[in-house]
Amino acid sequence: MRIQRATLTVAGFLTCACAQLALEDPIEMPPLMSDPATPPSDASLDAPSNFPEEEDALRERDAESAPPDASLGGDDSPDGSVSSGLGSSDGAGDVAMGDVGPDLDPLPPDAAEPDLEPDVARCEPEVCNGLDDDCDGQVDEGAGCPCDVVARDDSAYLVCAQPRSWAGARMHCMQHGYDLAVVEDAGEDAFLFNEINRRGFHGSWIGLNDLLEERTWVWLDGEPVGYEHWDQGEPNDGGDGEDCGIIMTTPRRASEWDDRPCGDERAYLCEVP
Ligand SMILES: [Ca+2]
Ligand SMILES: [Ca+2]
Ligand SMILES: [Ca+2]
Ligand SMILES: [Ca+2]
Repeated sequence: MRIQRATLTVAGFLTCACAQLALEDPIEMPPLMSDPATPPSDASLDAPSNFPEEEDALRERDAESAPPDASLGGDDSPDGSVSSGLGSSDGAGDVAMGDVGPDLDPLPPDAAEPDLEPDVARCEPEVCNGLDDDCDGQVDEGAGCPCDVVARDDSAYLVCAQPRSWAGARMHCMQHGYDLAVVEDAGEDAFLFNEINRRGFHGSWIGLNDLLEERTWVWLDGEPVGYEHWDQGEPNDGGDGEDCGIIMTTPRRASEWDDRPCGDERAYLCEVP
C-alpha cells in the first residue's frame, strides 16, 4: 500500500506539475496573440458572440465598480489577461463603432443630389437687384434699372443722375440691391470719376461719411477708410457742417474728394456691396 500510495503521490505530483505547465503556456501567449501581424485567434473573435450575457454582465460590472477614467487608466492593458481584455475593451469598442458607422455612411449620397437642381433653377430673367439673375456673367444688364448700369472687374455700379440727399441716395441704391459706392483704390476712383464726368454730372455722392463721429471718416456704416483722395484742405466740415463725401468734377479739383452737407441733393454712385 505504501508503494501504491507513493506511486499515486508521485503521479499526482507529476500531473499537477504538468497541469501547471499546461496552464502557464496559454497565459504567456496573449502578448503574442495581441500582435497585429498575427491573424486574430478564434477565441478573441468568438468569445463576444458566444457569451453575450457574460460580456454584458462584465460591462455592467465595470461601469458600476469603476469610473470611466479608471478603466482607461491602463489597469487592464499591462497584464494582458484574456478575460479582462474581452470584457472591457472589446465590448466598449463594439459599442463605439456601432454608433459612428451608420450615421456617417448615408450623408454623402443624400447631400450631393439636392444641390444640383436648385443651381439650374436659380437662373431666371434679369431684374434690377445687384445680382446676375440669368447667369451670363453680367449683373443687371437690360434689367430696367432706374440708372445706368456699368461694370468694372467683378463689381457692378449704378450711375444715377436724379439728385437726392446722401441718405435718400443711399436708400435708393439699397432698394435695388446696391449701396453707395465704396472706393477702395485709385483705379476704381478714376473709373467712377470718368463715369460721372463724361455724363456732365456735378460732384456726386459716394459712401463716404463721418455722420457717427465727427472727423472719423468711414465707408457706409463703419468700414475704415484706407485709400484716400481728399482735395487739399478737405475734409473741412465747412459752413454748418459737412459729413458726407463726394467725388468732384469741378475743374482744377476734378476727381478729388470733398465733404459736403448731407442734405444737398446730388447725383450719386451705387455699387453692389
Ligand atoms: Ca439682376
Ligand atoms: Ca446677367
Ligand atoms: Ca468699391
Ligand atoms: Ca468740405
